[in-house]
Amino acid sequence: MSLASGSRDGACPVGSHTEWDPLEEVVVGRLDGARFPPRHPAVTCNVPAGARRLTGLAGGLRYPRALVGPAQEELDGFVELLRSLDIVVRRPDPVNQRRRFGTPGWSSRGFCTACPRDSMLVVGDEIIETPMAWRCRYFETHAYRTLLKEYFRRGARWTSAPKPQLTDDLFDPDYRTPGPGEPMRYLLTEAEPVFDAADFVRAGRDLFVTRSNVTNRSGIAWLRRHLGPGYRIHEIESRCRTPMHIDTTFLPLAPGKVLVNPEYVNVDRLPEVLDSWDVLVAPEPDPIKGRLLGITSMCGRWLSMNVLMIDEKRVIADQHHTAMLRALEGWGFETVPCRFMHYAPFGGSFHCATLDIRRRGELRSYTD
Ligand code: ABU
Repeated sequence: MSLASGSRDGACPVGSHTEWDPLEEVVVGRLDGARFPPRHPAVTCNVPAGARRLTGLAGGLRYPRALVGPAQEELDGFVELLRSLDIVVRRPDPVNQRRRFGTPGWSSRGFCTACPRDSMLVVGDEIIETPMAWRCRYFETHAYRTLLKEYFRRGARWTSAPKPQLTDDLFDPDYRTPGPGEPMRYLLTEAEPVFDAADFVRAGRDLFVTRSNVTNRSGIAWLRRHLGPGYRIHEIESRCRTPMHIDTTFLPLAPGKVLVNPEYVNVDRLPEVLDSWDVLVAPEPDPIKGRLLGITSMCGRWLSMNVLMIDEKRVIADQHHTAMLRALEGWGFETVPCRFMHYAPFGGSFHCATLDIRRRGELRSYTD
C-alpha cells in the first residue's frame, strides 16, 4: 500500500477531541538514550534550580543509571497498567541523542523522547508536529515518524507547523525571571511562531492555552488560524513566574469539570465560557522526599496534577500524591494509582508521558 492510499477498513486510527473521552490508543514515551538537555536559555529559564545546575554541569551527557533505572521500572509498570485497561500502547523508535544536528544558525545535541505530549498535538483526526523552542528538541518527532507514517497511511491527517529557525532573535537577551509582584515577562520574542503542544488542552470545540516560555503569541495565533472557525482557543492566564506547559496548571478532566492549580490560576479570571463548569481546586501537593529527585526533577511541585484520564470517570494519578487521590475521589472520580515519581527528571508525569491517539467520542462543544 502506498503512503497515500488511506485506511483499508475506512476507520481513521487517529481521533481525539478531549482529554477525557474513553482512551483506546496512546503513544507512551521512551527513556532509551536520554541525555540531559544541553545548556541554553530556553532550557535553563524553565527548569527548577537543581536541574538548571545539572544542565550546566552535565548538559548533553547521558542520564546516569541511578536516574534511568527507577524511572524505567515505573514506566514499564505504567505501560503494563494501560495495557491491562485494554488500551493499545504504541512507542517511538529509540534515538541516538548524542549525534549533533543543526541548522545554518546553530547546532545542538538531542534530549530524549520521554514526553510525546510536548511535540505533537492531536486535534480530531489530525496530528500536528509542533514548532518547539528548545533547540535540542528540533528533530524530536523523528522518533515518531514510523508511527506517523503508519497513521497517515491508515487515513490520519498529518501536519507539521512551520519549522522554526530558533535563531538568537527569538530569545530576549535581557530576560530574567520576574520576581514576586513584578509584571510578567517571557523569554520568547515574537520573531516567529513557536509552541509546545503541552501548552494546550482540548475540550471539544474549545482549546485552552497558556502563553509560556516555550509558547509565544505568534504560536497561539498560528494554531488558531490553522484550526479555523470550528474551534475556539482561550488563553488561561498563569501566575507561574516560569510558565511551561498547561498540564500542571489547568487540566479538563470531564465534561464541565476542570482541575486548576490555585498557585498559578486566579479562578476569578477564568474565561467566561467556563462559567458553568465545576472548577476543582487541586490540593497542596504531597512533599517529595529524597534528595536525588529534589535536585534532578525538570518539573515543578505541581506535577501531582499531571494525571491521565482513562475516560470521564477513571483517572491515573501518582500513588505518592495521596492528597490528590483523595481529592479526585471526593469529586466522584475512580482513581487508578500508579508509581511514576522517578519520571520527573525526564520532564513530566502521566499526561506528559503520553499522547492520546484515539479516544472514542464525537466533536462537540462543552461550553454552550
Ligand atoms: N512538562 C510539564 C511540567 C510542567 C511543570 O514543571 O510544572
